[in-house]
Amino acid sequence: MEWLPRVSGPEDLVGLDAEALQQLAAEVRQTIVETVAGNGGHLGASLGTVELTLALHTVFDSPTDRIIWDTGHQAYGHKLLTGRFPQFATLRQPGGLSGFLKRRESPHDVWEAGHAGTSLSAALGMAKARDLKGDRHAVVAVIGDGALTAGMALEALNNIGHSQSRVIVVLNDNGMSISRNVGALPSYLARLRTEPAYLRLREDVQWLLQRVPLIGPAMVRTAQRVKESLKHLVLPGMLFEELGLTYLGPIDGHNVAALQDVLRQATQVEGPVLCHVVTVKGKGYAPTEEKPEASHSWGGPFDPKTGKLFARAAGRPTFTRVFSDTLIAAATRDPRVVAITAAMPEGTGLDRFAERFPDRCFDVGIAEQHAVTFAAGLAAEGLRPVCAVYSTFLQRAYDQVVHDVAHQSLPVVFALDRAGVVGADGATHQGVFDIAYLRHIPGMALIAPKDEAELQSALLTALARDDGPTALRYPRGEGLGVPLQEEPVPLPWGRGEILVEQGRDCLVLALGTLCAEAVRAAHVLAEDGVGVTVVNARFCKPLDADLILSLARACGAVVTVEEHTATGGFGSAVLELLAAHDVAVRASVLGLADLFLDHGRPADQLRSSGLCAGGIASAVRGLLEGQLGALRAGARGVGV
Ligand SMILES: Cc1ncc(C[n+]2csc(CCOP(=O)(O)OP(=O)(O)O)c2C)c(N)n1
Repeated sequence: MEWLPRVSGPEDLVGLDAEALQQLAAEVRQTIVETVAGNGGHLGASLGTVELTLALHTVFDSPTDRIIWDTGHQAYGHKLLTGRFPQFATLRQPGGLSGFLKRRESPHDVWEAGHAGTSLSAALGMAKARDLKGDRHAVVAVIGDGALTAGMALEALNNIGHSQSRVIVVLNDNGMSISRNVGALPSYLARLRTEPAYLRLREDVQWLLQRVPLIGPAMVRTAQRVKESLKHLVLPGMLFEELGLTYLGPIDGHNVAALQDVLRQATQVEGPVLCHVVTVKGKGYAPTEEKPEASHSWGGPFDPKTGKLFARAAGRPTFTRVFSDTLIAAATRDPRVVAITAAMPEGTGLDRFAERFPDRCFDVGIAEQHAVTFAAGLAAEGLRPVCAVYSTFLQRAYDQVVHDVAHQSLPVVFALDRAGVVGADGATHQGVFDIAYLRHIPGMALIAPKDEAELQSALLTALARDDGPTALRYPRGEGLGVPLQEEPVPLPWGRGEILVEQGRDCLVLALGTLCAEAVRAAHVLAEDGVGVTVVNARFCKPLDADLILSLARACGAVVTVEEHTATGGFGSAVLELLAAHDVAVRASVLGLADLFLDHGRPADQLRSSGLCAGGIASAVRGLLEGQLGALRAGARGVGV
């Protein structure tokens, strides 16, 4: 490493010649590969933007000029060139650098994200603020072709073109979302980038346009008309031009000098500009270049020399895998079952469904809002759509769930993967708000299975419902290792399940996979003479009111447990139920605190929130304070 350790900010790039920049690019790539090999992360995207990052930081004066990275997963190079090389080894580690951008990490991170498609709206907002304040700096948004399929990116483009504000949009087009990018817009971009005839034609037309003589007013009008119609016919980028943005490109996104040229040109344009930059996802590292589909997150840990993943012991099946197998089996029996993903076929397990039922699986692009209303349309025609989406990403489609699905009582199934704490992806990706944003919607049912076998039943239960939507929430990663059902059966509707009955000192109501911790807590407490009843609530809505009310009355103390924010979640639902029935008991709601939880180890994060056997046991003890002495004495057989 010769150059990178010397770069403590973009100012250190000034005056570096082409050779030095090339060397620096190699060092940035090497650092990214070596770090992600150990820590995991978004490898392909950041490898693809190395030259673009160098060009941006040599042409613009960050942070005075604002560089906004859409999503922020492709910005490892930006981190390295803005003074974070010394901490880069801590990337995505607890307490270390975030895998996305963070305003508190650096003044160069002018915008935080994690969800795709926000950069253009943010850029226009910043540009308008600049104009109102009378400033002149540049505002640059770097957006991928995948993120450009997001509804809000298109809404912003529409607004940018209309506003004619000075915004520079850098379209980082690698033809990939996480998987191959899909849609009409990506096909259009692919034609711009790849059809040589198209490009040749552009050159010919430009040549011709320059030579149309402008003699006399009639001739001028005719010439203008000819120019316009020729432009309409063949000029690349006309879609963007028609929207009001000057189109520059396509440009080789791995040629720093060409990128610098085009970015400088962009700064000369008074209105909005779109620079179409063509990159290769995973560029400069053979394993990722060979497998761009897998390059998004390489899965680590791996050997940086070969890209080979280190062998891991064969794990238990993941929740995603069990969901996908159960869905395939259900779809085999019922031709009405169809599936929808918003650009996450692998992550949600729908890639396997698509292989089996290509005509019944729909990847709609990074378009969660559209995915939900599209599912509503399918359901309105009698199909049984399953919208498989990460808990965090369904946040974007809240109104569609309310207005298009629930309001019409349509039987759409929402399979919410990654519900709960997610680990290294951090604050923007935590799936900890879904109960709060779903449970108050009239007609919505919400099930959280305690393990992967119950997930099988939960999916069948949801698919069997025909009078409204049902959401299933299940966590990231491996199941608990319980035996799966050969012939899964649906759950009794709205019924919880008693898991432990050791006494009526306290009722522990647990939701989802934390049931296992609640059962462990019960055993710990029993040794202490505290006899609790543990219930697997299963349904967060409708709650099993009869069971909960009768046991709460009998116990006089209730602890609720959920892997979700404690505000507005399952515990809140239980408290509302108790209050509505005048059941006055001591109660404690165990959930996550009212804050954005950063990246970290899920087990640690749950433990520090009391969401573990020890935490549940102490919550029970806390409620029983005053009674404990008597209970312990009882356990030792001493009369009181
Ligand atoms: C709203 C939302 N849905 C899904 C995702 C998951 N996701 C992260 S990156 C990505 C692909 C982005 O593709 P693109 O913008 O082309 O960037 P590239 O990774 O190809 O550089 C997806 C689908 C997300 N971050 N946000």
